[in-house]
Amino acid sequence: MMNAFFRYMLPAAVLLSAVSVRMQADGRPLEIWFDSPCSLRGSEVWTLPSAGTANPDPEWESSSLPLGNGFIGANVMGSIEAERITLNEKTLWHGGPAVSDDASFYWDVNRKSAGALKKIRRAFAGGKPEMADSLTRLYFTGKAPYEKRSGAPFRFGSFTTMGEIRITTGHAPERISGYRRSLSLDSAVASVSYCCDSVRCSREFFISYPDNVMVIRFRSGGKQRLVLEYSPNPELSCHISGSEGGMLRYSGRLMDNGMEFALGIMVFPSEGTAKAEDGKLVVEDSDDIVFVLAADTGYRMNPGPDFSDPYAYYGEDPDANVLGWLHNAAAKGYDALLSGHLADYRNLFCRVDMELSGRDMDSQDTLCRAEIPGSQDALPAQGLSYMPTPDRLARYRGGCPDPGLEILLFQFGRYLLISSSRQGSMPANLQGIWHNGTDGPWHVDYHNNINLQMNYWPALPAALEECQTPLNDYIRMLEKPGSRVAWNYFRARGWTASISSNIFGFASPLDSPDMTWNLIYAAGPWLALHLWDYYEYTCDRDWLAETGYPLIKGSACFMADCLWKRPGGIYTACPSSSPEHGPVDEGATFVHAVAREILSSAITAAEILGTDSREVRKWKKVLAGIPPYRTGRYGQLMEWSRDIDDPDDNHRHVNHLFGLHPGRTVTPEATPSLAEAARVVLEHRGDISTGWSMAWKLNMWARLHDGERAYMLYRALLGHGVTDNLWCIHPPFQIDGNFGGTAGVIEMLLQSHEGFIRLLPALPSAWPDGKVSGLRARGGFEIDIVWHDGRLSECTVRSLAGNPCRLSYEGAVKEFPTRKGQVFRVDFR
Ligand code: FUC
Repeated sequence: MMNAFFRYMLPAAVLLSAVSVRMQADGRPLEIWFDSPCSLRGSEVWTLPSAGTANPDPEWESSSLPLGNGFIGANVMGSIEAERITLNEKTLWHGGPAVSDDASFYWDVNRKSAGALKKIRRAFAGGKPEMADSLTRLYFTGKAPYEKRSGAPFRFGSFTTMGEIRITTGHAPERISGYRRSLSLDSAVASVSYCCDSVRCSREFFISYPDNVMVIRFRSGGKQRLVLEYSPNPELSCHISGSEGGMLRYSGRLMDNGMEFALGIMVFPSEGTAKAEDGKLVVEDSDDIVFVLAADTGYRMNPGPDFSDPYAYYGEDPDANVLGWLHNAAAKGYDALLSGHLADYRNLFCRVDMELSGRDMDSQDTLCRAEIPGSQDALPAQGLSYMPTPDRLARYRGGCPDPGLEILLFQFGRYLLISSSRQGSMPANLQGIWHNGTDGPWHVDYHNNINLQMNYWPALPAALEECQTPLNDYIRMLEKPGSRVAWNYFRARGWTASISSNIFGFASPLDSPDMTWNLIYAAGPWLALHLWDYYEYTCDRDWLAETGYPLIKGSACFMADCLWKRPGGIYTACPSSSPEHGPVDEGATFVHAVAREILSSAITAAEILGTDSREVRKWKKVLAGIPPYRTGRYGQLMEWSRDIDDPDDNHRHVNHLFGLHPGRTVTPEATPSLAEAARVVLEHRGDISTGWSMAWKLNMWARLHDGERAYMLYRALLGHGVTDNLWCIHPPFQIDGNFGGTAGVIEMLLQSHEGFIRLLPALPSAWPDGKVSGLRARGGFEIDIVWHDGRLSECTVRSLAGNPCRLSYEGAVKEFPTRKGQVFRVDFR
């Protein structure tokens, strides 16, 4: 008899096509796909051989297909003998206040450094920068080490994997033909299909946000026998907590901090038998089998931790949650789970569509075939989407145009954000939600000197504001611990953060005298600027009043208090540094740039809300006292207070250009000579670098309205900065570059940071024809743009907030009042 879970079951293809799927120019849906499986070689290699070495499972890094709902992350490997899936839950972290019985151990991270400020400043004033440098190195470290050291619990901790699932099929790789493994960006469903001895076999995978379960379906033209096993992270003490009928449940705790976790898997065969035995789920005699998986930890987000409570961040009952989600899924059945997932995902993903016709692809391809040895037969007659993504990438790396692949990378950034950052969970970390080991590069943490911020650059302009809410919550969580950092190090009000943070409110500097990376108190204000952006895009005044402004205010107070008031009403950042090189300075450009942005945003916010007029006066005074940007001896925008920039310096960080991007104090129109000085810096720094660095420079060139150079950077990112599955690599895999790349493409097509909307500010000649719809602009607008022969041909504006609209295209300006919901077609011809 048909299992109730399958009632009303439609073939997945019918369900998937029920909601219209957008196609690429060659008629294929948006997908990343492979024509070969991963091996099982990388199974359960949990640890890096040593710090800084490559991921021990290179196939995971280059060829896996990532799925996620912001809570659960999984990578589909598509191996034949067994499906292997790496699993994560975003809040499974080592470290935190529970690593010792006494929570004060965890929170004892700050030094009383504010007392040293006078000495440091006196040393600078007395012309003794070396002394100032040594004093800063001595006093401005924190107390918590970033590395595990023997003899003390590791407080900072790390993101850690939940483990792996293996579903054994019994198929031998040599009996397989017609293999295909794909990730559809239109549906967030991964699929594997092949024939085994001419019997068609397929697998489908998705992770539903509304139902918080992962669903895995195995179908075959014949009866299947599948065996599912779970291999936990070896740093979990884990036991089977339930094994009945078709359900297997695990419970456990991380050994260092006692963080509870639970995992449950249910199986629903359409016929045949299923039983849980010896830690395995064994299913027999069924041609259609669905596994449903739920996972949780005991983590509870807490913006107001009690610093004496080791369990301040614990509180969920993961076993109960997992059971609840499984029972809910079982009652719903497969069709309802899939259609709920599709409706939820597509509500976000389908908001933005892009088409690029590019240069005449056929003629270019002829050219390409002639130029690239061995490429003569490489192009499938049906179009480029019929090429597996790695082959398509290789062709692109060889110099061939492929606007479809460029769109794929753009939309993949949106896909990754939807999959790794959903309301109620933590923000996307250095690897989103997908790390495969017990610990990883930079502990897979939240890095605050570019990386976390870059993760959220696309959220608002790419119409995914819901995906920014985890960042907003996270910032709120840093406020209370961050106020201790502000006070201890600067005797400043408000709050700030430092280089690295975790899910347990860590906001302090780390224990290292290396001030190039450890002295970064501008991290907090930089994060707070995302809150201001959130308001500017959503125009949600209530949110600003209740949530955004108090945090922005705290950040502006911190900045205003921690700057050094010098004679003549000058305020400088002293001591300060520029990530991640150079000396300790008495006024690093980067910090001044962030200070300008946070103070002016706080002033505007307070004026909108009609509040804090005394504070506003102070902020205005400080703002006016920040020294202006300076141009140095070779025309560069100076990085430090002295003209010590090295024209041969090609360091990946370009934080001193913060005012150009993501800030807004340097623009080609309002400050042309500073924009030119920023351009000089970018020329000297060079293009090729780590993934995220190329992505940042792409955004900066777009802000300089140089479409050709911005495109060159996007090509470099796609050609040299991603692996075969389009994950951005530092190397190693680091997701920031994916997000920075998506944001950069938008900056090329639409900008709104100057107080008006600039259309096609950096359109490259490689994209002569195209259209994009659904982008968002500050002020609460949704914009569609169409262009032909490199010129704007149509622009549609939807007013989401009823604000006046000001559009600019190539010097022509259109200005008009709007009412919420109104749609305008604007003609610039
Ligand atoms: C910053 C960068 C590194 C790396 C790390 C996670 O410190 O300088 O390149 O991206 O973050």
